[in-house]
Amino acid sequence: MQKSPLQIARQSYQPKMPVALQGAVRLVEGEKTQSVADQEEIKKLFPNTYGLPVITMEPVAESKVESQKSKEEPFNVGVILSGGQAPGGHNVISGLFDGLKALNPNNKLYGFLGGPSGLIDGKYQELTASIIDEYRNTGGFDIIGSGRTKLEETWQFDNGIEICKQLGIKAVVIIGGDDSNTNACVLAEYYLQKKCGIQVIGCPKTIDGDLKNEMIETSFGFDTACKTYAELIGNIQRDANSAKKYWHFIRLMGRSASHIALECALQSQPNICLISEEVEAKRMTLNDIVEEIVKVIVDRSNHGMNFGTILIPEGLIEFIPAMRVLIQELNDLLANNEEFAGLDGDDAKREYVKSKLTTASCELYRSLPKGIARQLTLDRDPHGNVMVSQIETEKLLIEMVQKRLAVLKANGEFKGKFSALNHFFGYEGRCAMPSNFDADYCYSIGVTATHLIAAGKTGYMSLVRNLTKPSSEWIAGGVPITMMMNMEKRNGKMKPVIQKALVDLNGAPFKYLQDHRAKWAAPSTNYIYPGPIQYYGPAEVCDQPTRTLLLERGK
Ligand code: FBP
Repeated sequence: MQKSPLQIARQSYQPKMPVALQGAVRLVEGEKTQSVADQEEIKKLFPNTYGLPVITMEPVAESKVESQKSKEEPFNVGVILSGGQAPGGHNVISGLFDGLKALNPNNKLYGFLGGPSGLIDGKYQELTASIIDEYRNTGGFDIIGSGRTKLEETWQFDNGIEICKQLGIKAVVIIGGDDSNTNACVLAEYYLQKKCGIQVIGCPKTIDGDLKNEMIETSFGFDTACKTYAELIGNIQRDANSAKKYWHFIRLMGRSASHIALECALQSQPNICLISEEVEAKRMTLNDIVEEIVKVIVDRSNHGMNFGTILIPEGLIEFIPAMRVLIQELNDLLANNEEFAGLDGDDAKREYVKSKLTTASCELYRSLPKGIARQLTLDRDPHGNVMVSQIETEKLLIEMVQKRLAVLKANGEFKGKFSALNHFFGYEGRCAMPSNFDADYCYSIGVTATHLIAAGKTGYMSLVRNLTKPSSEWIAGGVPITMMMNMEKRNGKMKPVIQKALVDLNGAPFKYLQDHRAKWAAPSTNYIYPGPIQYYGPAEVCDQPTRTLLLERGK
């Protein structure tokens, strides 16, 4: 396979690791934990994995390393990539591989193919050194593929036991987001109840950045994805500032949470950045949002600036309170609804939906452009969520802003020009070559997972923290997944799930936006042009974590 010079150079990049992971480790157990909420229910559902202690890894003196190695019996591990791609997945797997081989060269790593379904259907491949070497420090999940099959039925878990027994697998590592790690925990609990001796370890993945909490400082992939989008936004801003004729409406992936939009705004300083969580807190309507945008457009136009940039988080629509009610009703209505699925054509589906909604939601549904209304009723993902990446909110906003400006123009209140272009950045960043931060972080997550497995742990997420410090000072360990759980309604039923982290309106990253956005919106130019991710050069250019992480840690 042909490679670019950068691909070739990155293949030999050796990820930087915390000192604690550079040799043999000792696991130190902290205090017992409890779930973030709904303690009684979670405890009842997870009798074996609830309340486990947080684990920290400490280095063992050199003299004890050899004796520890020789005690390790060989064992096999299976790994699954679950959900959307995120830069660094291959490095988690290479860290896992190197960690296993360092413990015992006879250890084997199997990759389950195509996501969780690989475990259920027994589709796997042994990952050898030559395969791993091809994928070191590369983006993508193509080493074994990913998928969104939900591991939740006992027959699936039992199939998993059979396959693991055939392959002599002692532990399964699930690399996924909040839903996949929730499933990892359910699986760990089930395997303990069955006493089948198979451990389950999770790893925190998602570009969305919403799998974070007191212990997990950031999910991997967020860093690279945001830097990739921020580069593109910066380039667009430079173009806008050169041509001076377009307003760019840029929707950014991130599903529900607005972390990606916020981080990109902190890196590039656009004229407007909408934050879904704020829209919800202020109980804003679609019209309120449009008015806010129009005000900035008119103001800049009055100073001859008929151009600008607006960042729109992917999940915005779900956070407009009336829309949220509508989407919830649609989620409940459409979950496993064969009658709806069997209807022929968009019109029949539209009529069916209208006949089932409450009056207020029905009115809102009818008021939306037909295309957007249809997008709201498209297939749900396997977790029952509306697929927000398919809802073209940026086009909806352009349409509404255009209408409003036409009214103002007719009244003589807008004298400028409005020409808008729409963009959606998501897939462009999910498989980018991992930044040094993600390459290092992910590799350490993989190595940490091997130590948790070797120590017989299950129901844990591999943990690497202290991330704003140089990588040598990062702290590795494990956090019980039950600690992050609460009860939420999914597919119409209450379920134990990992609590999603939305943008904290009292947090430092949002406060920074709040304090600076008037200046960024004003008829002046404050854009920042971040440029492409750099892999070689000074640490302040190449190894910086996200602005979100720095601000959250008081930097
Ligand atoms: P994960 O949460 O599985 O990591 O996926 C994140 C994401 O990229 C979201 O930002 C986006 O809404 C969604 O996946 C898109 O899903 P798909 O890959 O199925 O189009």
